[in-house]
Amino acid sequence: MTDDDPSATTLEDLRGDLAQRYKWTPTGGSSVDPAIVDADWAALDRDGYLVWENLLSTEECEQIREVVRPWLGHTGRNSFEGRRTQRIYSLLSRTRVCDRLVDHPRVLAVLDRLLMPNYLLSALQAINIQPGESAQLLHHDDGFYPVPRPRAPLAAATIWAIDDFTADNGATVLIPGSHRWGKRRPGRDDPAMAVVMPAGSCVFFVGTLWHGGGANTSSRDRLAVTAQYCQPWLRPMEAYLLSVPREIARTVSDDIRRMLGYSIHPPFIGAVDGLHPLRVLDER
Ligand SMILES: O=C(O)CCC(=O)C(=O)O
Repeated sequence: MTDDDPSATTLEDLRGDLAQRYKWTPTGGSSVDPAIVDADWAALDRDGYLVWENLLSTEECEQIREVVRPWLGHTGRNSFEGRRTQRIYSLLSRTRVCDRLVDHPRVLAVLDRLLMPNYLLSALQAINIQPGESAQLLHHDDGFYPVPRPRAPLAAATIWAIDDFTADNGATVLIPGSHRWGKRRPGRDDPAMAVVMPAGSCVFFVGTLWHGGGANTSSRDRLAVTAQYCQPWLRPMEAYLLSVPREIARTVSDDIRRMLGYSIHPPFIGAVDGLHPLRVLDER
């Protein structure tokens, strides 16, 4: 469909962006050298995950630890959240110290290839696995969407090590290559691998990869921050348009604002009263 011929004959004709005032712009991922993204993409395609070491400085990790620690109170409500695991949900509504993790260019560059434009933030939480916690049920994050496998991932996750991830303190466990599995579930003989990485590192994996929090048999806590993302036409796990106040939404980066839901999956998904949701932020 062209501007000269506005009549739509199929839904495909409506793929274009209707927004007049708020046009889509490239994400911060476009600043990453395409050769670097190619290498990341190849590893992700092969293994279902990739690790970036030391993306955050010691000071940044310490700052996150200091901000998050006072909120670490109750433990999980079931074995999936973890009876000896503390979770802080909706970090974006509480602090700005994790923004850099959410919109890190290396993350966005891979998401730009994996998901459709205007992909959404689905969750951002701190996960503190305490000594004595047992291994979490292995799962794949987009398993909450009832769409049968095998299929392309509908989502992706990052887990940022704020403390060192060691073999015994609850480092995330994953099964390399399991993103390609169909209906099968993990068994005892599958080669599960603990993601051992220094504080400041990040593991990125696709929503079809089987993984879980590891058992913490050490005497130390394991603090992580996880940001999860989903296709722009899916319902995110957290309802950020409700939990993040508009004053905060106005101050975060363009990429984060877009991922909170101030964006449209053309032509209509995400609209507010038929218009672009950014109009709501312009109203004072
Ligand atoms: O904390 C971790 O390492 C993984 C947690 C996880 O996969 C989850 O809670 O969905």
